[in-house]
Amino acid sequence: RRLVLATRNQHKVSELRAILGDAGLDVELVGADAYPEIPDVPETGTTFAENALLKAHALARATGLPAVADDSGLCVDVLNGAPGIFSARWAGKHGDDRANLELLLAQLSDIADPHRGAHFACAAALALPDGTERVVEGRLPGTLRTAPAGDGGFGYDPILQPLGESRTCAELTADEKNAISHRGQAFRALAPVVRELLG
Ligand code: ITT
Ligand code: NA
Repeated sequence: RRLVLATRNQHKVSELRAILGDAGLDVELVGADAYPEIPDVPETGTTFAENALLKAHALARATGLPAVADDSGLCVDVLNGAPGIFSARWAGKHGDDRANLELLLAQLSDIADPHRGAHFACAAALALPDGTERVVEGRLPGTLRTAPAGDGGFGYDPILQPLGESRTCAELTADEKNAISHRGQAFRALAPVVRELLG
């Protein structure tokens, strides 16, 4: 049995392979890169869950295979949840992680916020070719550093320090991050649903 990972973000692909592999799913995980002819669906939803479902349905419909998708981002308390669903293109160009992180740090340096609270959020969606859908969410609360630290992970990992941690997400090992992350929580919750619906 095959399951399509409906993402073109290679950092997500490697985290999802580890998380779903550890969850003991007996399926062949196929990246969306195996289907270059399928266009990206516009992320027109207003929530992580809506966008994850849009991406999963698009791949399931186009491939005729079950598909899972991830929509995720960083939500900053003092910015009322921004960048949120706009995390991947906060500085304008989609997927420019460094520019996004630098713009956010510059914006926060102008705001008095002693708490610097924020969380990563992830919606994990499953869609079947017949339209069946499920979505679950996970989140990782923490505080924001004033300067990046660490080389691991991707995106905003160098500035998010999980609650109870002295390191940023980019200073954790991949396994340590997956054990606590928004993505780990969401896809560990989705795994039994995948197992049940794929039979
Ligand atoms: P797909 O839509 O193809 O899956 P994408 O990178 O466009 O890939 P999103 O729209 O969900 O995915 O945007 C996710 C952004 O949120 C990502 O670019 C990072 O900036 C941020 N992000 C998500 N998860 C993260 C994590 O675990 N660590 C750090 N930043 C993360
Ligand atoms: Na998105």
